[in-house]
Amino acid sequence: MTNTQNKLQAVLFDVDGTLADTEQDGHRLAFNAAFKQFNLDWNWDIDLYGELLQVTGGKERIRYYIERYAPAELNKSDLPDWIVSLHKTKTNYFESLMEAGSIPLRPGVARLIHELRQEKIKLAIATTTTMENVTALLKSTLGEESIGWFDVIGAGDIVPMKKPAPDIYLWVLDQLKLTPQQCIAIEDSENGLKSALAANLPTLITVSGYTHSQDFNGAVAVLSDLGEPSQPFTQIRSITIVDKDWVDYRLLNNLINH
Ligand code: XBP
Ligand code: MG
Repeated sequence: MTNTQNKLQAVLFDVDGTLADTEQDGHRLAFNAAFKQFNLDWNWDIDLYGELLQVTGGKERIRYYIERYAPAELNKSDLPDWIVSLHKTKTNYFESLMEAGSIPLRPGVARLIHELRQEKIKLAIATTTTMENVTALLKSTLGEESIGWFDVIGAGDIVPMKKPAPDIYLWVLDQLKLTPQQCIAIEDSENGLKSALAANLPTLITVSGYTHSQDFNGAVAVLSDLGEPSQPFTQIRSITIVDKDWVDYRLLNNLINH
């Protein structure tokens, strides 16, 4: 490696779909449980939820659903507060699902996080979901102390505009005091990729249940998952030579210097 090349300093992880495939059997079920508790006859089935995922953020997604499918609710005088309260109930259900260990980490995630810690690479999170949900997922999968492994956690409403706006990635970069060229983002969705690219971050995609046929133009590589030595990833597209079957520190470092 020549001196002009960047050395990887930090990895910025998305959460939903990237650390774990949480949407279909996590968030969706939590939304439906909250609707039931609020005596709503709404049911977000698997297909409808796929459509609703184009809107990031649970509160924003509920608002979009009301506008499109339940416009009578728009007359509620306290609609914004009501959405906040419905969403809080949804978050409680999601936390319970995580505590019950319902959703595992995706292949290679735990291995890569452990390796990056050994290599003294900074870890960060840039997500649209709430801090409560991030904490619940990390606790149930990597243990309570894992929350402290992350130098920066950017979550939920900490920035005004959610993905695909770059705000959350810009906020995390600012906290890390690093340039985007010293980092890589790992994402699973087109909205996440747009957000990271708008913050100038090289971005690796690991496709997830709802996102595999989205447009990932601009990503440094598109893979099925992070892979394990015993469970290689499938390479969907890459702008550089990927000479490994699983993502490790060395491969991430090569990807930012393609
Ligand atoms: C995740 C989201 C979130 C979750 C729900 O997107 O869009 O809205 O579906 O989370 P990304 P909340 O992976 O790009 O961050 O209900 O807590 O908002
Ligand atoms: Mg995601």
